[in-house]
Amino acid sequence: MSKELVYSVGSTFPPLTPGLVRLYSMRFCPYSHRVRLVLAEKNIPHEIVNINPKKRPEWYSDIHPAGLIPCIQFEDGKIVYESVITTEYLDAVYPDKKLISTEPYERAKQQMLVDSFQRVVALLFKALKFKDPEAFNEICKILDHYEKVLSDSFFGGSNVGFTDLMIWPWFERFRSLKSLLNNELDKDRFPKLTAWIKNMTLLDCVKKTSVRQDHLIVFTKQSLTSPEPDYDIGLEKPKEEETPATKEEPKPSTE
Ligand SMILES: N[C@@H](CCC(=O)N[C@@H](CS)C(=O)NCC(=O)O)C(=O)O
Repeated sequence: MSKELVYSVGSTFPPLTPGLVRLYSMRFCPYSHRVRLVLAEKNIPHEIVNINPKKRPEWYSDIHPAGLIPCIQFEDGKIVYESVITTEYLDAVYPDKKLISTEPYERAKQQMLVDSFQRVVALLFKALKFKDPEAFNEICKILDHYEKVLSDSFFGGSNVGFTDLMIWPWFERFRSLKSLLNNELDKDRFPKLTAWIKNMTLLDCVKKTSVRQDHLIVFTKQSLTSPEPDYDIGLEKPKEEETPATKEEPKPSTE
C-alpha cells in the first residue's frame, strides 16, 4: 500500500520521525508544491504526510487551527503554516542555498512578484472552472509584467530563488492542463518566460516534485465537478479490511 495515501477522518496520528521535518501536504495542492520545492532545493531531510483536505483527521486541528495544508512540524514542537511564511521560515533556519535576497530592494521586488501572483491563481481557477477565455487573457496581461522584469535565467538572478519556486507550481499547471484550458502561453509573446520555463524544468527540485500530468488532469476534472475528488489517484489503495488507522508510518521522503 502506498505511503502517499491521504490521512482522513478516523486515522491515527503518525508519530514524527526523529531528525526529519514533517510536511503536511496533498499531492495536487499547488501551495504544498511550493514547500516541496523548497525542501527539495535546500536538501532538507523531511517526510511527507498527505492530508485529505475535505475529510481532515481529527488530530490535524491540533496542528493547524484552520486545517489548511501545507504546514510543517518540527520535532521540538514548532509548527509553521502558510506556504510563503513557511518558505521564509525554512530559508531563515536552513541558510544553505539562500532563496530570499538579504538586499532590501531585491527582497521587496521578489515579494511583490510573489504577492501579485495571487491574482493569477484566482484567474486560473476561473479559467478552468468556467472555461472562460477572458480569464486566460487576463492571466496573460498580468504575465506581461513578469516577462518584462525577467532579466536573467531566473527571477532573482542566475540561480533559482524565492520568486521562481513560489510561482512555479502554477506554470507547471499551465503546461499540464493546457487541454482543459484550451489555451497555452504564447511563445512569441513570452519568449523570456518560455526560456525560464525551460530553465526551471532542468532543476532537480522541479524534477523531483513534479506532479504526474495524467493524474493532475484527472484530479482537476474531478475537483471542478465533485466536492470529494480522489486525492489518491494513481496510488495503490488499501485492501477492504485495512482502515486509514492501520496505515504504515510515513517514510523519509526520497525527494
Ligand atoms: N494561503 C494558503 C492557502 C493554502 C490552501 O488553500 N490549501 C488548500 C489545499 S490546496 C486547503 O488546505 N484547502 C482546504 C480547505 O479549504 O478547507 C497557503 O499559501 O498555504
